[in-house]
Amino acid sequence: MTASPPNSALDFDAIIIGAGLSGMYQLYRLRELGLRTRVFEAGTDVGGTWYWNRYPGARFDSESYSYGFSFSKELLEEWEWSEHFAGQPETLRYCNFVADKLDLRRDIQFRSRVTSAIYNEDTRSWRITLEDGSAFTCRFLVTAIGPLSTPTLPRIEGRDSFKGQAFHTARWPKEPVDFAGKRVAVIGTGATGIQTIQTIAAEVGHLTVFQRTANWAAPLHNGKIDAETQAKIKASYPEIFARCQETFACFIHTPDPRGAFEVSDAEREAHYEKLYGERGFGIWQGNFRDILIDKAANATISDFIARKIRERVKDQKTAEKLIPKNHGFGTRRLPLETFYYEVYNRPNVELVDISETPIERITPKGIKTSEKEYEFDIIIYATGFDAITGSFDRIDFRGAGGLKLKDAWKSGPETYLGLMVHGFPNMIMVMGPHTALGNIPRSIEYSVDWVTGLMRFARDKGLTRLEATPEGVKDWTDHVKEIGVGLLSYEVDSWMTGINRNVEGKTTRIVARYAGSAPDYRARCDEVAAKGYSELTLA
Ligand code: NA7
Repeated sequence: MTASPPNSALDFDAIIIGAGLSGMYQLYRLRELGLRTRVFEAGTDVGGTWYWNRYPGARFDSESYSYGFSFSKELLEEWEWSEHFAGQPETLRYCNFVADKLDLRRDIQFRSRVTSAIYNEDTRSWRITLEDGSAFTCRFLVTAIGPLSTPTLPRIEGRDSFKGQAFHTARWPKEPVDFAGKRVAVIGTGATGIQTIQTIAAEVGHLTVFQRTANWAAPLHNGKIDAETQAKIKASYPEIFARCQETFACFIHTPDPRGAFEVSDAEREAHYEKLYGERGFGIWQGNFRDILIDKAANATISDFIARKIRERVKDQKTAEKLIPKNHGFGTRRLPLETFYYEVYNRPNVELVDISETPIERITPKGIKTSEKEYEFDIIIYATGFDAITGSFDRIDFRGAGGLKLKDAWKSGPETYLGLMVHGFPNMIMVMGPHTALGNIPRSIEYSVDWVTGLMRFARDKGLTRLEATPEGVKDWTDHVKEIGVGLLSYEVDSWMTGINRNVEGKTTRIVARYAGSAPDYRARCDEVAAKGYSELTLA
């Protein structure tokens, strides 16, 4: 066995990549364990998703009070959410509030993009190199780089020739963008595009939306939280978080135990009407239990939402373009909207269906489709992310024997509990591929606590090398693939199935996400911890 050097010979006991919610909480916990920990963050401050996604209208689709950290009574007592679904500026303020309260910044190095992470078997340590060439060693490496953090621009000819302003929503400037009287294009109609479009439509001179695939969306029904409700929320935090622990994806919404055809047509319609009028993801996560697995059940809710779109959009040709034809309701991540469909009733808004008239190129003046050239002052790319594995692909991770993570994952990610990878000792992923996403801070808190438990175990036992076994990786990867079988979402192209045509090689569906229930996921991880991590190779 190789004798490993003491931790004191290394720069840090642990390095965390990323200062979003995962990295912030992981830092807090590792510091508590007494580990010398450093976080490297590409941005100039904390917040991750909420730091980068400053686009107009960015906000939660999870209820604010189900989203914040639950681990600290003090944080819960002191912070007040002003809306049921808080906007990005407020959420970023929340991240700053947490960083201040927990005094996190002294261990975070900002403006520090990690370019490579290389494992050294002799010293059982990782060497992390930053963009500026500086390098640091550590025993344990925790990736907290987020599932949706690498934005992608469309590969359209002439993109750089545009003479006006152009922004990707996830790289929005910190200064306000002046839309008054401007001719604005939005490319992309996912959750981000929808929030952007509905927010800027009234402010711009003219808005042209370029839609490639119509998406199902349902009303958010946001509202301010009054003092009485605030008091109730604060008093019921234990119940709110307990409920999140019980539900499938950690939202406060629980599926209806009935199937869509176990009720009469009238009851079904009334149920959909009720859900359509309620806040948040209830219509998606709290609907009949079979709408996401049974095509006929799904058709009933898809038909209901299609009728709503036809009612809300005056021009029926536009309404038909906005109704998805190639996938059922909720089989992609459901965008929640606030008068999104009504935007298309405005005289200054036009919808261009680029499945009919494809974009041929970006020109110095605007966008040329197969039909005509449109002129713009501003182009907004709401074109999404190289999801889940994309941020891993951007860092040159090399494990034992120089194995590249990109090669290990060339046919899709292979992980042990979504937390570790065989061949990459001492590297642990928080919110990596094959973990339960859902209401993400709930999953983050669980994963960070699990990682912390493992770190405590290693510290107490004097372990310097922790590695997933090939069998452990195979079992978990097979399991993740199996539980996805039968889900309608697995038959649809989306970031959840690893598709991004803007990225070379991401045109084949993969299983990158754990689609089982969060309680099942936690039970499996708890079992591993309870058995003293004996499924890992420990040294
Ligand atoms: P999404 O959901 O991946 O949406 C991206 C949108 O951009 C979608 O409508 C795409 O159309 C469109 N797109 C992407 N590339 C192109 C090109 N080249 N041409 C035209 N249209 C394009 O990303 P979001 O940022 O909206 O949301 C990501 C997640 O963040 C969301 O689910 C939340 O969890 C938060 P397509 O459907 O691929 O035809």
